[in-house]
This record gives sequence, C-alpha cells and structure tokens, in this order.
Amino acid sequence: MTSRCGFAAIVGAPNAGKSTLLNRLTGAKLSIVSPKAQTTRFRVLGILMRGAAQILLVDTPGIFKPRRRLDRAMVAAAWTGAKDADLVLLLVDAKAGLTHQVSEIASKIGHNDGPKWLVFNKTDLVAPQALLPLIAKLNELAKFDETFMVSANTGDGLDELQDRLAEAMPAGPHLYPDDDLTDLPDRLLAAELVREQIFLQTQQEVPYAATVETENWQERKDGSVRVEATIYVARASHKAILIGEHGSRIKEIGAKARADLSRLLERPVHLFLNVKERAGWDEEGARLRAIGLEDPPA
Ligand SMILES: Nc1nc2c(ncn2[C@@H]2O[C@H](COP(=O)(O)OP(=O)(O)O)[C@@H](O)[C@H]2O)c(=O)[nH]1
Ligand SMILES: [Mg+2]
Repeated sequence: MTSRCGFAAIVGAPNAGKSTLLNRLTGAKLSIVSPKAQTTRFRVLGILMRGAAQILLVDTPGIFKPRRRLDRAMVAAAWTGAKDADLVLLLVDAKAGLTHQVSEIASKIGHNDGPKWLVFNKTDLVAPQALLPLIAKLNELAKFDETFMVSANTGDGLDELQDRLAEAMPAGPHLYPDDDLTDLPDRLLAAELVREQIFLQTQQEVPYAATVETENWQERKDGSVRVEATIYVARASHKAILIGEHGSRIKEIGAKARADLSRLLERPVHLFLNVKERAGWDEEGARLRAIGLEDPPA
C-alpha cells in the first residue's frame, strides 16, 4: 500500500462538536470539550492511523466575532489551521442548522482553493431528510467535494469518514511516529485538562476569564509524575469562585483533572493547583504565547 500523509483541518462555528470529533477519531482526550462555546483556544493536532495512511487532524478554535486580544488570536489560529491543510472539513451542527455564523464561514471557505468536505455532526438529534435543504444552500456558498453525516457522540458515520480521509491524503512519508497521538507537549495537555474542568465546573464569565499554565513537571523514580499548575484569573471574585467554600471547588477541579491526566499519560499523577489573580491576562502577549497562541497584531 502507498504511504500517505496529510493535514485535514476541522473548522466550524463554536460548539459544532469539532473537539469531540477529534477525540472520538483518535480515541483519546486530546482536545477539551464542554457544552460552552469557545472551549478550544488553539490548534490541536490528532494523529490518526488508517492502514498505510497517517491522517493529521487539526482541531481549531471555533470561528466567531473576536472582541478581546485572546479572541482574535483564537480566530486567527482557526483560519491558519484551514489555510495550511490539504483538506478542510466544515463541521456543521445539524441541529443548529444554517446559522449566520455557518454561512459566513462557508462563504469564506468557498474562496479557498483545495478540497473541502461538508460534515454534518450531531445527526443523532435530527432526521436526515431535514438536512437536504441545508446541503443545497451550503453548496451555493462553497463547492463541497463530499458530504458526510456523522455523530461524534454515537460514532455513527465515522468509519466511512475515516476511510475516505485515508484515501484522500496525499502520497508521502509519515510526518509523525505512527504511535504518537498528538504533537502537543504533556505540559500543555495537563494545563488543558485543568481548563476543561474549569469550563465544566464554573459558570458565566469565569471559564472565559481563566487560563492555566503548567509551572513545574517532575518525573519521579516510582514512575509517577508531579505536576504543578497555576490558574490565572482576571478578578478576585473569580478566584473566590474557583477556590470555593473551604477549597471545595478547586479540590474537585484538581481531582477530576488528575484522573483524566493519569488516564492520558497511563501513569499515576500528583497534581497541585494554585490560583492567582492577574487582571488583563487575556490582553498579555506572554500569557497568550504560554498557551500556544501567537500574539496577533492588534
Ligand atoms: N448530541 C450530540 N452532541 C454532541 C455531538 N458532538 C458533540 N456534541 C456536544 O456538543 C458540545 C460541544 O462540543 P465540542 O466538541 O466542545 O464543540 P467545539 O466547540 O466545536 O469543539 C458538547 O456538549 C458535546 O458533548 C454529537 O454528535 N451529538
Ligand atoms: Mg473545541
């Protein structure tokens, strides 16, 4: 069989299920997921093997109207992901349908050369006939080469999608070791799993006002790893919420993130979390770079 390798970027509106799809296809929790929009902040690479093909799946932040410097960096990362790819997958929430956001993204993709596929996700929530008019409208905005219907939650349609992805990858040598799952460093994965728990366990503006950085990483002789991470928040009130009564919230965030990290690294993890107030971190270039985002021009 011919060796194949290429990049397929998953783009779409916030909450379409891009990160869920990446995790489901790679079988690992590489990209964090929550019911809240804008959970993903930077490009996440998932390495997927299918026969002799290495599919480099790129999960991107959702595309939306940016306000903060952080937001601009996220949207820029999403478009860069699409531009650098061999193939672009527009993931559309089948339940939400053709929103204004989706049409804007589709028409922008329409101006790109190169293959584009339309992928409806969350088809567990709708009847397939309901999608026919959407397919027609979306194809007026961009000429899609193929259309798929999947559910990242149930796994429906994913086998076919993976087979087609493998065939569509350009011939060439594999760019990553075949048994790697991602190119993200463990320190960043650790920080992301903490951030996922913040998204899941706090409400309103708190998750959007928090960032997490791994400060210390120590491999221990017994095979375990000791990780220290700092959560930066924009306000004192956020700090109080994150810590919770008698430290109950931060304890719960730490416990869940520790369990996830231990599963991902396949070894015991000791996780220590600090919470620091740092007003305006989302406008600071150094903080954005620390979480893997390039600082966009203002
Ligand atoms: N019912 C259903 N929900 C899904 C599916 N895929 C993702 N979701 C949910 O949609 C929400 C957003 O998912 P996420 O992967 O973070 O979306 P992203 O912002 O595009 O990365 C989460 O609550 C997911 O559990 C699906 O196939 N079916
Ligand atoms: Mg995401």
